[in-house]
Amino acid sequence: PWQDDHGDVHINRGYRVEFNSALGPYKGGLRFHPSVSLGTVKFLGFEQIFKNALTGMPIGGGKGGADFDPKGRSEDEIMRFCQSFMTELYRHLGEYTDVPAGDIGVGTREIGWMFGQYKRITNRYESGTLTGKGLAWGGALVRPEATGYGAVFFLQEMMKVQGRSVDGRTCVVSGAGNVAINAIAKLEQLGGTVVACSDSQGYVYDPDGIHLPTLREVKEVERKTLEAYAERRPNSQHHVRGNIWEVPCEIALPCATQNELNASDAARLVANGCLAVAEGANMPTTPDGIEILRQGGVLFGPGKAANAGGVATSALEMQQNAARDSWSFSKTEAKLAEIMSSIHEQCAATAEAYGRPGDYVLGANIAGFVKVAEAMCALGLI
Ligand code: NDP
Ligand code: 2IT
Repeated sequence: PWQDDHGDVHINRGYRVEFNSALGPYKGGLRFHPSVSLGTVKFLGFEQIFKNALTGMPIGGGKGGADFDPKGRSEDEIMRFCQSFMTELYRHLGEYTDVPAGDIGVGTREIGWMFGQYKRITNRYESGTLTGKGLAWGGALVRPEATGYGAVFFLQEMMKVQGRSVDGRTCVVSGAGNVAINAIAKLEQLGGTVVACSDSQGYVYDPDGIHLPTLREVKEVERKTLEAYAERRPNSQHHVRGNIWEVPCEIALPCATQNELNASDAARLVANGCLAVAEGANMPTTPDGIEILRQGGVLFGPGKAANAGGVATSALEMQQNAARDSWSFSKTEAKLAEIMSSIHEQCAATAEAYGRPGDYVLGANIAGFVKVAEAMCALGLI
């Protein structure tokens, strides 16, 4: 329950699915979106188990969230919801038990309000209980960038096998949130040109390349729709409720939400000469979409491998918290790059060993599953 600014009471439903703790404490994000149901949290938690296993870090799999819709709510209203949610959730959490982080609708701001409530209730400054914290209160450098950067590092590894690189390529990135913005930043650093990105209201096409400072101002500071971006960049066009996958590109990164890239989108990407797709979001490509990309010879990095950089860097945040230490940006980014390269190597080697070279979906699923299954067997049956 939470009270809005007019004093009216609202009720939302919150969830935490603690799915598997064979490799470490339950670990995974919290999502605030009106579409959140138990089913959503279960599929995300199931993916998280194998993703976390691929990182090689000591983390189990879980996920949570609520059907609370932050859109149109004031900061005070969102803070009151975060506090109410944590008032129920805190008893299930702990650095050795279950460690949430952000996801759609939950960033550093919301983690702060939830961490504050956890601290208030428990009387413990237990930094390792939540990740994605602000730098001044136990957070780690690179965690905000990690998922988007990591997805691009994975993409780079896939392209390297074919003797290709990101430099000079035309890219499309869906979403305009934490993952998308940081993926765009890294693609641009590596010489790619990102010509389109999207949000829940439509997409923007900017032939000159997405201008990051404008995008950050509109989405992170003002929290407006991409229409405001188009108003400030005269050469760009805003397409209300348009389909971003109609924009021709060589590299496509779906970084918004599940099932956002279907079979006809995949067919369009293939027809337009797309070379590679790396999933920054969780399960953005539908199964028939994946099949069409495979038949079209497009490199495909599934989310549980390609977006694992976020949770891996959360585990690095937990390490720093446990040691009461903080690492430099360059040291942490180098560790992230190393982890993404190792995930790529595990997926590629497993796909090869199972007779399907280049099939990163099969490689990621089997490599992740085997680690978890072996740990479960080693820990004994009950
Ligand atoms: P944010 O809330 O920061 O951004 C989400 C973006 O996607 C926003 O631009 C939002 O539009 C758009 N979006 C959300 N839902 C929909 C929808 N139903 N249809 C169209 N657009 C939508 O979330 P993140 O960037 O953190 O998460 C994006 C994806 O990445 C999710 O799948 C998440 O699970 C996954 N992920 C996130 C990680 C992290 O560390 N944050 C780690 C690994 C995976 P609008 O701006 O209009 O709200
Ligand atoms: O889907 C994900 O991996 C996340 N939302 C990040 C989870 C985490 O614990 O950092």
